[in-house]
Amino acid sequence: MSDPISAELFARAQQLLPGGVNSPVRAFRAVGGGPIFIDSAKGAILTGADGREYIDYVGSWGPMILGHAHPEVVAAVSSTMASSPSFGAPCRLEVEMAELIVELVPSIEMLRMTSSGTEAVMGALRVARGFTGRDLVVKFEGCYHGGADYLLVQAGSGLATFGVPTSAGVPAAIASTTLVLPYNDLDAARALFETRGPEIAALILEPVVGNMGLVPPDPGFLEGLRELTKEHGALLVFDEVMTGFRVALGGAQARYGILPDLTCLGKIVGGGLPVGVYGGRRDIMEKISPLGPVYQAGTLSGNPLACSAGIATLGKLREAGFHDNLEIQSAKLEAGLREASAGRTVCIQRVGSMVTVFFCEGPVRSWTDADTCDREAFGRWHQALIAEGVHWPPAQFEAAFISAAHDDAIIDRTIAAAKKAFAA
Ligand code: KE4
Repeated sequence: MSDPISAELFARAQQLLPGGVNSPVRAFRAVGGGPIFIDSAKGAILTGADGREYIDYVGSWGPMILGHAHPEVVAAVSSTMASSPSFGAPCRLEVEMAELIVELVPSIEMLRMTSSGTEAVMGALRVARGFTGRDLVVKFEGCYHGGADYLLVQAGSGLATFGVPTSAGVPAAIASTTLVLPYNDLDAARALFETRGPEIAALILEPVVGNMGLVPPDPGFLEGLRELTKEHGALLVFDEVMTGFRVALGGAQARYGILPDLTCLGKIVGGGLPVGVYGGRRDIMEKISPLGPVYQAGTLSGNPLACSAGIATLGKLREAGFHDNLEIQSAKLEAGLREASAGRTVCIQRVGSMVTVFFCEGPVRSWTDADTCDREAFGRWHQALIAEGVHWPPAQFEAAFISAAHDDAIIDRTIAAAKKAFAA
């Protein structure tokens, strides 16, 4: 349950914001009790409006891989702010940012920055359609790719959480340009391409899914999609908004050794400031205005403030051992959660520093599996964790994020809290 100050703030917020929030999942509607309003954060710790501290596993839904308010990110942003956050003109920092991303992400030869993951996905799929001259896009049930109309179809994240997999307000004509497949089902993908292949501009997926909870690709799934799209002249788009720079320095494409034609990035790439990126093959990206006929623009795209946060963050990720150490800490948490949940019907799935505790038998390979979860049991567990001072993502169909600030003491405290919550 939330504290009196959060409750008072939430009452005011609900007068002015739909559900009292600026993004649905934050409202705690899926887990009960009101949201905790946060005043500040440092490292792995959030400080609530009433001064109470919580161990954080939301991490702003992914960006805070260094931990909150990392001093080098704060210093870079403070310094840049003093010389104006945005010029609306080319600047040195966006060149340095582009060079860094091209160096780190194996498939990206050229890129365009945006101000959100949603915009990055929209840009990627618009250029895929412009490049191929085809209209249809294929996505997977339970994957979430932001708020573009044609992608809010059988989507994950908050749509799955609130049981509205296809959003109202999306015209049927728009939704009909999106074909939906079951995740990890290569046979279904092959059958679809056999019948509709010549119409398909792109297939987009989360190469490791975070938005139906953490669902890894089956061995051979990504390789099969790479061959299938190539065979039919469709583009393979990896939505790495969540996995980029997280499941490996070069993202899922580096971890699994698959080169997509286009990649979407967000979250970590902005270090907590609003940044999205789409990029990939040069021959595709050169179709984008002002070079080519595919239009896409943004007032604050590549602004120096956001670039300074991104550059500072990526710079820390490049330091020797960063991801190795994150893997060690994440594995400790997973092992502790497994022990703490003994006797409970849960399925714990993890890739790198993304983990989900599913309240079902498991394994969870697709939305059909995820949909068997006991939402109420997850809600009770979540509320018990909050009572123990652990701020876990307030939805069954989300991933929790571990940061470099989650040291042994933090992990041990989390496991002790989880043990009590599983027993509650
Ligand atoms: P944004 O437009 O929210 O920056 O990015 C959209 C997006 C695109 N692709 C993937 C794989 C994503 O996970 C997201 C956004 N993720 C959600 C968390 N499941 C953001 C949190 C929220 O919606 O409040």
